[in-house]
Amino acid sequence: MLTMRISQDAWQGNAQYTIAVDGKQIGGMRTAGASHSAGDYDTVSIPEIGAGTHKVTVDFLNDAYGGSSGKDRNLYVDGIFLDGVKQGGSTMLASGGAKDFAIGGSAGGVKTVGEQILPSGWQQRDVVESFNGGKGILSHSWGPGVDTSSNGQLTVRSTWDDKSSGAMVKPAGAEKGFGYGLYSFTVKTEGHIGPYALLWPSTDRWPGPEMDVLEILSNGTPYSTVHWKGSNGGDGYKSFMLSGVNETQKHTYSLLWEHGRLTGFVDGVKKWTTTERVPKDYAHGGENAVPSLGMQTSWNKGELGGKNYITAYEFSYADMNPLG
Ligand SMILES: [Ca+2]
Ligand SMILES: [Ca+2]
Repeated sequence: MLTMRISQDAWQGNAQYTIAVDGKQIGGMRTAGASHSAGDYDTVSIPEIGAGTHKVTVDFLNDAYGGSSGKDRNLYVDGIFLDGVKQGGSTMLASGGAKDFAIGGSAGGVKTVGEQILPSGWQQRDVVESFNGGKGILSHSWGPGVDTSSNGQLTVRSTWDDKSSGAMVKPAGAEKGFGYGLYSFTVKTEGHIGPYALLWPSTDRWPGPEMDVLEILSNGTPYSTVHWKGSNGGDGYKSFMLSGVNETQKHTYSLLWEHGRLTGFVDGVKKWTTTERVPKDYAHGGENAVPSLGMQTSWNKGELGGKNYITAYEFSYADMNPLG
């Protein structure tokens, strides 16, 4: 799946363009609708372009300029993503004509940035929390198991009495927290049930758009889960196994939240993707999310017993619209 983000400066009409892959035009003439200055973008999805490297060409058909900055029709390619991996293309097409973008050359690669292993193309991080000053941006914490005694780490432990403990960015409203983008938690865990790293509804209302990046089955299999508010108001959910991952080792678990698609990565390698029940962020009519990690006990009370923990080494968020 190739996903492109397109926006425009409209003036005396909208920007029009075509898209071609490897020289073959895909679909007909397209008309941009989203305002670049408002930070919006149209999402253009092109399924099944095949493996390997490709050339994507965007041809801006109807440039116009009236002699001043407010009188200028322009087209923007705000981002190109191949199977969820950012391809680095972010360009203003100020005057008409075709612009080529090379994609797929680094597909499958990974990149070590700070303490994290990320999908290639994602080395630009907009928010980084290294826990050098304790809880950092995950300042909203609860329970007796939050441990900041090791500099550069945030650990949440289970306690003998199975009290719930955790830490998150404060959920302070639909427009707070973060929207679409790549969320990455570099963590290790001990003990099968209880540890989690997730995104929580920024309104703090549940059930809602909860996206669990890492939870662990009683047999030790790590997995991801997407929750939503069901038609009856209850909890709907779907899980995706992270097979082959040893959760007792330090790994970077990433979730890419796009318009209409969620993709999970471990150490930069894609593990799952779905287009079902994908929540919208605040900018697209939904609500944002806040990162959280901790020790769950409401559904697994009596199974923790004080031995389990999750240690976070680094968290990051990368906006998927770098020109935004
Ligand atoms: Ca122009
Ligand atoms: Ca650290």
